[in-house]
Amino acid sequence: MWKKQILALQGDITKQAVEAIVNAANPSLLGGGGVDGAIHRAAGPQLLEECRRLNGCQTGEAKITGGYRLAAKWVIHTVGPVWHGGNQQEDLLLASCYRHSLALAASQQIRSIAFPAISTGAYGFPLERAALIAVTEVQNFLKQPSSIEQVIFVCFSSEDFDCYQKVIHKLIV
Ligand code: AR6
Repeated sequence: MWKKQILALQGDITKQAVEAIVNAANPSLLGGGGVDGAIHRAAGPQLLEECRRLNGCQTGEAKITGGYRLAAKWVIHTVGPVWHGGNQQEDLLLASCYRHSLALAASQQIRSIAFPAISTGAYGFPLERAALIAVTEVQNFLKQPSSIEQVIFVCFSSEDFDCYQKVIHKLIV
């Protein structure tokens, strides 16, 4: 029976009551603006302390920390590609962010995970193209057995939410 769930909602990822939230970080893992800044502010200074011990993260890969003051027990930090026009492996690297984040979550027996729209803010990745990659990778990952039962795409703006809804409808429903 298909009891796994993929959904989009509009909101703030730092407020999500899931086991893990994903951070769209930069290679230093030492914080920044956008969703990264919001997650560090909400989790508190211990998150930065733990991040300092991780020695950064390469584009397309992921590392895990505690969630500290967040409702989420875990934060999975992944580094999306900067958009350079589409010919610098941006699609592959973005897909790799989703795959590595999901694999890391599954390795911790995590059941619920929330993603922001990785790379689509400061890093400039076109939103619909990114959403198609995100939903495809999650859908493929959920076809195999793992602990993950629920994946939420948390969209900050109503435009982003509309785009994800359309993509989910096109690819899944
Ligand atoms: N909840 C959910 N989504 C959010 C939130 C939030 N609280 N805040 C912003 N977003 P960005 P990137 C959305 O720029 O493009 C940082 O400085 C935002 O509207 O946060 O991967 C890092 O340190 C957009 O849709 O991440 C890196 O240097 C999405 O999150 C760089 O930005 C991603 O936008 C990473 O750039």
